[in-house]
Amino acid sequence: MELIGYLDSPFVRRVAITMQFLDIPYEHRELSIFRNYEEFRAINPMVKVPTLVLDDGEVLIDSGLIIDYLESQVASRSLMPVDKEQYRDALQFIGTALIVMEKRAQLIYETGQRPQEKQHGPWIERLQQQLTGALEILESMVAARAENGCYWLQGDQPGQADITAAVAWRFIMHHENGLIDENDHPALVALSARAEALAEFLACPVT
Ligand SMILES: N[C@@H](CCC(=O)N[C@@H](CS)C(=O)NCC(=O)O)C(=O)O
Repeated sequence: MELIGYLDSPFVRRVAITMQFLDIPYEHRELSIFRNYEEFRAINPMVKVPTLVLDDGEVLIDSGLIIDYLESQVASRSLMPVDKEQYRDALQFIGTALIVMEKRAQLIYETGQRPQEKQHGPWIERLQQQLTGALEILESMVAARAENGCYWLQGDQPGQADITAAVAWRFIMHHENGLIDENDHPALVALSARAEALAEFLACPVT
């Protein structure tokens, strides 16, 4: 199995870390969606990361769908909680963290790929508002767990909610642009510090 994409993509990183937690062996291939566009296109014409190439040549896309496949078809175990209410909560953590990733990535494209004279101020402002809004919600959800004395978001062991929230925060810090203040997000800072110290996270450094 080959996981394609740099770990500076939070979507790639959450898949890589999940594979570490699930003990799934894989090759990691660092191809850039920009610098290696043609090479990437030959493997996956959609040029999206993460791309997972299975041993039979099948190409899977989308971090959530890849994780679903890995858990249900490869590992036969899941990093999602079993309890119904906890499962729904996990979806809320993950969904919010994914919006954080998505909006920050859109901002990077909008300001990094589009020539300055073609950038649209109101669109950038909207993306920034969506990003800060999602981060505020995520911070308050994580803080509520910490106030209840939870070390991890959903129990004694880190799960998919912890992975995705921590990866989202690391991505934000990696691309810090003065918009986000660490002091406003103490619960995410603390969760990130705990998660990034785990062997599974250390095996997948942001490059
Ligand atoms: N929903 C997707 C989002 C993946 C995504 O947007 N990846 C970005 C890199 S961070 C990408 O492939 N960008 C290239 C493009 O959209 O053309 C997932 O969870 O995997």
